[in-house]
Amino acid sequence: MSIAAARVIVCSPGRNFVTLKIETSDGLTGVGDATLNGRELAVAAYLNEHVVPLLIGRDPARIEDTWQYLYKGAYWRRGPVTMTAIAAVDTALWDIKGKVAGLPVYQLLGGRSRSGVSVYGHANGATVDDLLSSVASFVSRGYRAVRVQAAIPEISEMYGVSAAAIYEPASAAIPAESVWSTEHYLAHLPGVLARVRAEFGPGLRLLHDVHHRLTPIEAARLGKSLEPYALTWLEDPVPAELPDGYRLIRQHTTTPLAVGEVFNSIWDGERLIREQLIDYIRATVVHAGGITHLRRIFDLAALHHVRTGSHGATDLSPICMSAALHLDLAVPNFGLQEYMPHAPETDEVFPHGYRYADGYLHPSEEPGLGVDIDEALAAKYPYRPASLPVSRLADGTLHDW
Ligand code: EZ4
Ligand code: CO
Repeated sequence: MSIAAARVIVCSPGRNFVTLKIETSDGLTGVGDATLNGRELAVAAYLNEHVVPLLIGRDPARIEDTWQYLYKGAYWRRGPVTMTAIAAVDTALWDIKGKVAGLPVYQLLGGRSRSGVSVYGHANGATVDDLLSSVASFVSRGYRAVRVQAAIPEISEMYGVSAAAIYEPASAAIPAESVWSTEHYLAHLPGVLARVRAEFGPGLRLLHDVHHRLTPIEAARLGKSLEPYALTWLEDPVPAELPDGYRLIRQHTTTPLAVGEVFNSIWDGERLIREQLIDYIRATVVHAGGITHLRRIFDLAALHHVRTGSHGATDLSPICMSAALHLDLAVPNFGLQEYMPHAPETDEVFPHGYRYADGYLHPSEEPGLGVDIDEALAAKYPYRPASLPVSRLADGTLHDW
């Protein structure tokens, strides 16, 4: 059997997605997510111009060799565009291998290590009362873990807080801009968490995403001030290019730390993991080199008491979510999976067999990943440019988003 064709499909059912579909000489197909929010066409071009021509005629069974061929063979290593493209190929080949074997992918990864994949949902609100009702609605639907993001009265627009039913940060072709104030954020947030914890008691797992907006000493202060509310994790407190920042935070607080949604390879988190500077690694199948490479990252993490907490926002397609669930079910050090429902039109374009029940997601039991793309329907949703927003301080200084 050999790879007969590979197609890059760009569509926008609710938001932009890039998908790779590989076809074998035996008529089997496999799909991989290649979506890089706000930079979609760069990955599509990388795949079309530099990867697809190399795939034709290759043996689809050779997943590891293909990974090494695309990674080492390019000479230029790592980076989000490259690693997202490699991830798409890798994911599609695992899908095909599952179909050849007649087994769901998690069986090929060692079989189930748990009965279901614990997920957390996103609660947010323009006021603390709205936030409390949002949390309550997750609890009533069986969630045992909730990420809480609250609007700050003095800040007009806040990341992670949206009135829309489907959260979507990417909007205009030219990035939208908002103004940030660390002072107001640090003053407001502990009171919000205090109310949520008081209302829902100790059993509910609470998380919060800082979105890279603090310095290490500010994050240390926040972590300390949130200790009474026992967060499951504080996410992306500072940008992670400099791992020493995390050492500084660690010296001051026992609030657990989660990092990795922008990581592309094991080398982005290697020191953070090896020196036990974080508690959860949030890298994903689509942005960190596929199932093959994410498994390698998770195995390194397992040696250092770091658990998994893969990113699962709406800009990762149902293909990525399907792949994540197979890995989540199999690895020994699974922690928690982020889960945000996609827009209904996204679900229609990507028919999938995973299902939510009582706080858990369950991957499909079909051979392979149990997800596909309806190409005819996808063609009805053409790409439209959309960028992630940027954030500035009051004086106009560009800040982290
Ligand atoms: O900002 O997915 O944890 N989730 C997040 C997301 C990210 C977007 C970026 O594309 O931080 O909302
Ligand atoms: Co995040």
